[in-house]
Amino acid sequence: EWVPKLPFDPPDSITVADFLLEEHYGRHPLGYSNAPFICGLTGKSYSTLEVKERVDYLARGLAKELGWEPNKGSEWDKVIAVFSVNTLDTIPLAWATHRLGGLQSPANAAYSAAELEYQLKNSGAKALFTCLPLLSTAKEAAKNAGIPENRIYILEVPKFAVPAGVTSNAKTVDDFIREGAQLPRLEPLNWKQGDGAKKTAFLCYSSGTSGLPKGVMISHRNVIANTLQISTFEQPDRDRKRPAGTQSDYTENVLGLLPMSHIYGLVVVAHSSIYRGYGVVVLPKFDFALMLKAIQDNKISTLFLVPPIIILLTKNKEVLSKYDLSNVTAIFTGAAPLGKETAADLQSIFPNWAIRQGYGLTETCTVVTSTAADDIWFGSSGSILPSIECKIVTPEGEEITGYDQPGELLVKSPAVVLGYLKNDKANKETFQDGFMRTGDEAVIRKAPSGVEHLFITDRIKELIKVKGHQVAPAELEAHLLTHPAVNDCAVIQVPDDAAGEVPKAFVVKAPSVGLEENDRVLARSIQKHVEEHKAKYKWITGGVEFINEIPKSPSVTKRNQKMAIANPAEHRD
Ligand code: 4UW
Repeated sequence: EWVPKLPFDPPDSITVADFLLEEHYGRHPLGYSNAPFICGLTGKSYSTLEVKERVDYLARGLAKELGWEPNKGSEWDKVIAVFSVNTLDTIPLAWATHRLGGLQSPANAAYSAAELEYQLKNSGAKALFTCLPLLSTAKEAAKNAGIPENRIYILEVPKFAVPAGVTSNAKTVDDFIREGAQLPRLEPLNWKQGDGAKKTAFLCYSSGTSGLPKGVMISHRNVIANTLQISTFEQPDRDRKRPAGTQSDYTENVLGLLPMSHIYGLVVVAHSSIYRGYGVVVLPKFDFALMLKAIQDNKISTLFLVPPIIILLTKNKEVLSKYDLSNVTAIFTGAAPLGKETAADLQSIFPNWAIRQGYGLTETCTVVTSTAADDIWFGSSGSILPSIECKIVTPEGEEITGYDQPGELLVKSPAVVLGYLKNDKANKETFQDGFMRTGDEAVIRKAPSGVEHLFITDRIKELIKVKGHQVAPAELEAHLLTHPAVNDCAVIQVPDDAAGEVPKAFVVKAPSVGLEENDRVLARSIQKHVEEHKAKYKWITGGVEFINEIPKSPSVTKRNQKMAIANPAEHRD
């Protein structure tokens, strides 16, 4: 068995910012000559040297504004929340925060004010960066979370992406950079060996195997480790693409459409691409035509996508022919399963594209397995990345060693996160003996090439994935219970052609609901209750069904118990 090693151990005494910006940490030298971030709408970009300078000045400006010093206090005293669409400065802002010894907590840009408020309070955020299109939601959330209005700052998006009439006097990243350029240098961080493995760099939110969204403590070393794991895994492909007969290497532009608030966009798309010296073409939000134009205009070669966008590609052939997509050589998909049929449909339109799937979680600081460019097998999530160990176990915890036998996947890796913030119970359930319990059911199969592939066969945990976004049933159930007509409820996923899966609610009516009340009207009122308070991707578009009781029995897993409601014949364990 070939277990590839990393070129060097992920360093544990430096920040993510240093790892990406300082030449001697192994970042690809070509990356210093091109632009790490390019605006997909305007073409505006900053070179690596400019980004370095901006990060430095931004850190100085923020230090003065917030009264923070790099070596004073812990990262938990310096939490900066970000509630924004993707911008050129989103990642540089994280790096500036790291320089200050702080951490970034990115929130989903689709959040309602109440959802953002939860994250602001839970993370202990001291300041909030947002963008003009989201300013009013950000203000409401900050107010309710006790963050003063003068601690709300602006990340710039292209002017035409801002709704008419929205303006603000709040300081922008550029204001801080201008001020910071006049300020003295900051004292460097005095980290000791090991500090980078203990300190949180990003606090992303995930509900894990059950319950409400939780803050996932992602260390500097976690991000560095996965970045190295990905670049090591990709090296053979890079060697293959190296222009024949030259010593020179090549670089490429990749699609930076997926939200940088989610682990896929943050680590796989942004950090790992930049480490390899690629340019990330940043798009603030999804628009099919704008995406295709950005791919064409920036000669993008690698697309990072999620299954619903791939479905759109396969269903809109006539639109595709209007754009020159001939630079594309590969697409990656992940965050939810991609059906074999969809992969085959896409391949028939683009016979030369390598259709590659990756699998991972927020809690594994992203990629666990990925299909190699020359070992593609539709339906497979690929082979294991270097320095990762996977185990498949029975519900009793016994290891399954044979091929094709399903069990729960456990993962051990230097990128497995530090744990959930302030949640011992979830930590005990999820992180055991150095392994992370994924809550995913998987099997190992052997490819004709002899390489072992991982197939995700089911999700055991209580989690719904709508277009790749996490929807926690427990969160929706708690919210539904605040509707006066709901006495009890259970939320499960149902399949959906466009989104992959969507939530559906089973509801037991409250005794106060009169017999004369119309079920359709009541169902709509319950759906509206969600629509008024939750991000759109959480809406109960799978419908509301009324039942007499939610069966409860301690002997079955919560998920199976719920699935039994939907399909009594199939689930009787
Ligand atoms: N097939 C089936 C998949 C797959 C999947 C994820 O929101 P999180 O915490 O994290 C993510 C991570 C996405 C991702 C990781 C690595 C990678 O290479 C890539 O694309 C190239 C994307 O979404 O949700 C984690 C949960 O999402 C499901 C699975 O249930 C997992 O526990 N999931 N990838 N390829 N299911």
